[in-house]
Amino acid sequence: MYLPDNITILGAGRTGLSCIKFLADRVRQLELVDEKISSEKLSQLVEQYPNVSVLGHIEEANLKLTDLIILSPGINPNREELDMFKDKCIGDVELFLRFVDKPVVAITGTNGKSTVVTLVGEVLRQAGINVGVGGNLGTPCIELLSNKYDIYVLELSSFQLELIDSVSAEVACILNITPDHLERHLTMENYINIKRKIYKNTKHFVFNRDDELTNIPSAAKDANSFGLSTVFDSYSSGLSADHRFLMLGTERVLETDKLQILGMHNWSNLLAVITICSNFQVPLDIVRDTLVNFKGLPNRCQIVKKENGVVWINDSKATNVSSTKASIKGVANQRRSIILFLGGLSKGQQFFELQDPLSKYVKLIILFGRDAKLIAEQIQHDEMLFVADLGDGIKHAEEFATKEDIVLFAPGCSSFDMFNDYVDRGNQFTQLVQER
Ligand code: UMA
Ligand code: ADP
Repeated sequence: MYLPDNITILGAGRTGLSCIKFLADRVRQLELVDEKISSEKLSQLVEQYPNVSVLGHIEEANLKLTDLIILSPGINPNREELDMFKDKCIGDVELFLRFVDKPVVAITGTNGKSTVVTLVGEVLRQAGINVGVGGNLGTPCIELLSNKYDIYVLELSSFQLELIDSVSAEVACILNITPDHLERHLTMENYINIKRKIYKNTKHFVFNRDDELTNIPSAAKDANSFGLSTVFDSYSSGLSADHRFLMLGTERVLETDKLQILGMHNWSNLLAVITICSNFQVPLDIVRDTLVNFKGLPNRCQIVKKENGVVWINDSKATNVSSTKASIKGVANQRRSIILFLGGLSKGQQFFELQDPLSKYVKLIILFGRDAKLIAEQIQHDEMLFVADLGDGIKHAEEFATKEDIVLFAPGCSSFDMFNDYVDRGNQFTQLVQER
């Protein structure tokens, strides 16, 4: 595969480092720019890659002369400094696609990506396929190229899809689209268009019947769907009429009450897995066993404590309004029994969209983080409490909770105001709850 002589990589996080490692012996001149790099990390990189120029400011980079600029997903391609060089900018996924010579299953969506990608990977692995799983999930896709896999299953974020022309996937799936990351993508229309790029030149489409924004292009031929309704097409998935079974066409795959993960949003995720895997003719008993044994990923609707009849749930990965909504509905029982933690960086979202589930299921809202006041202005509730930190909130939740209540940590915001990321936030919540 042809690579130009001069390449500049922006960002020295997981993505940037995977690119440097991959390109170090393949390219004559490499520059790596990171605007927040510590002096320690800088000297470590200089030692490790003596032929790479490691820089701390984008202005120091030779953007005029470089042939290709590889942007990390966290760097906004619409930055002023990049205006004149748009044609040279690609992302790590584009680089991966230029090198990969095996089928790619590409999955995006506002919520559920990590759950679905992990499970598709696991089902294919159980079916004896040598599968590489990565992307936004954590392992940068470039890193996957160091092993020879037969199939690649990739989670693609809107930040990654923004820089791609076409994935040309074997199977491409959009799980759902609701507002998120609008601070970067600015309009919903733009966000939708970016997500829908995943369908370009794909062989098999998988879409969500319950979300028309995921609908396939009208010219698409080979398309199957998933959704929380009955279905008769043999490669699409749905529910049995009595909601007791997840079905592939008219075949029962598994009983819903055997599942170990909470919420109907997860039924939807599992149905997506069933449809995606039907493209690879995986025997249904392998699909069934994998799904029934799945206990969920950390920080997603995870029960962290049951004490005095109160259940404490960590859903720190609920980083937007729609995931918080799904989370409330997923764990709710018939009365207002949820004590909900909400707060962080609100990303320009509309919190009044939570009003209906808040009124129906939530007895107390505990607000924390930078945008707590902004969120409170958009919702109405008779019991709202502002707290300075998680410890304070947990103390109040404990005092307020009575038997059969649920304390739900599903903040609906990103975490970077107070934590390193959602994992750090979830870990801190879990530790504080378990210590009490
Ligand atoms: N940086 C700059 N200038 C900037 C922004 C960042 O120099 O303007 C530097 C930072 O100092 C840092 C590096 O760039 O050293 C970080 O780059 P990055 O933010 O792209 O992060 P990576 O470590 O490369 O991780 C990225 C994804 N991060 C983002 O999309 C923000 C990870 O998704 C992904 O797992 C990883 O690539 C591997 O593919 C995380 C995420 O939050 C989990 N994703 C968003 C989400 O899921 O909602 C989209
Ligand atoms: P992603 O990788 O897209 O962020 P995850 O599988 O990590 O998706 O789930 C993130 C959060 O979104 C979960 O904590 C859960 O609250 C919520 N969620 C998961 N699946 C769905 C879905 N299908 N619809 C709405 N919300 C969901």
